[in-house]
Amino acid sequence: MAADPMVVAVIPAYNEARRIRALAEQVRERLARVIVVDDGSTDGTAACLEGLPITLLRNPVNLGKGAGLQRGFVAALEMGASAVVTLDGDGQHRPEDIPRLLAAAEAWPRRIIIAARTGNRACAPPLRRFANRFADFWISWASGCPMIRDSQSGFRLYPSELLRLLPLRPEERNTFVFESEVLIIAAHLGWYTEAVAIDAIYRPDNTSNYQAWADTWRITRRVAGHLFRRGMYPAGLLRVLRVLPDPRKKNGPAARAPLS
Ligand SMILES: Nc1nc2c(ncn2[C@@H]2O[C@H](COP(=O)(O)OP(=O)(O)O)[C@@H](O)[C@H]2O)c(=O)[nH]1
Ligand SMILES: [Mg+2]
Repeated sequence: MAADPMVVAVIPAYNEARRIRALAEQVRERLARVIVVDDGSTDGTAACLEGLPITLLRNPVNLGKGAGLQRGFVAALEMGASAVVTLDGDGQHRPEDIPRLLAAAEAWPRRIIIAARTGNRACAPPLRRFANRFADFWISWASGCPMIRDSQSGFRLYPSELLRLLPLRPEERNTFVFESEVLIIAAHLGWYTEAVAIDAIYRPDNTSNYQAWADTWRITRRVAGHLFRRGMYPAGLLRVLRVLPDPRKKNGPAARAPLS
């Protein structure tokens, strides 16, 4: 897939003037089509991208990361994308890792590929590490999938065939919940995840729009809704605990996670 010109990058950006231009340029060196969704930024993010051969979409008001991603997906599908690679706009993901996601997608074509921050996890703030672990377990249970690694990573590859099945709602406010929920919805459609290990970049000047308590609570509530609707989905829990077999064995080659 490395040479596929129809793999489109979608980069959500909210007040990322400091790093967005360099990031968009580096992604553009690796993927022919790059979409940046500027979500009502007030710091001149859009102006920083002037003159670059990319597609810039702008929301007049801030609708949240999930809404921005969905707007990017709709645009990518309209371009005829074969797959979409998402990266955070703050430069926490290394564009140099994109080929590894493409290679994993070639090996596991019917999967969402997650670039999982495993290498230097210890650099993440402790509260975030705890919240992420909790989210991994909770989302894996609701997905009925053995432990999803780094369910909160925004560096992913989504096959377009899957995106076309999703009820995309780019005009609706949607925060970080989207990236959790999409894993659950996809799993119930038979699209599971695989992970490749990456190092995320943590800089002392990195700020986060993720509100550890509020956003974790929003995600927990939404995931709980999925679990309640399935009667707490005991089969899902048993799969996470590996009492029941890995459902990925049925829908593709070996379910061995290509974490390396
Ligand atoms: N479109 C959009 N993107 C956002 C919003 N908030 C954050 N982002 C983007 O989502 C990515 C991750 O956000 P960040 O605040 O760094 O969260 P963290 O890395 O999980 O702590 C970055 O690319 C942000 O620019 C938002 O309200 N709208
Ligand atoms: Mg960040």
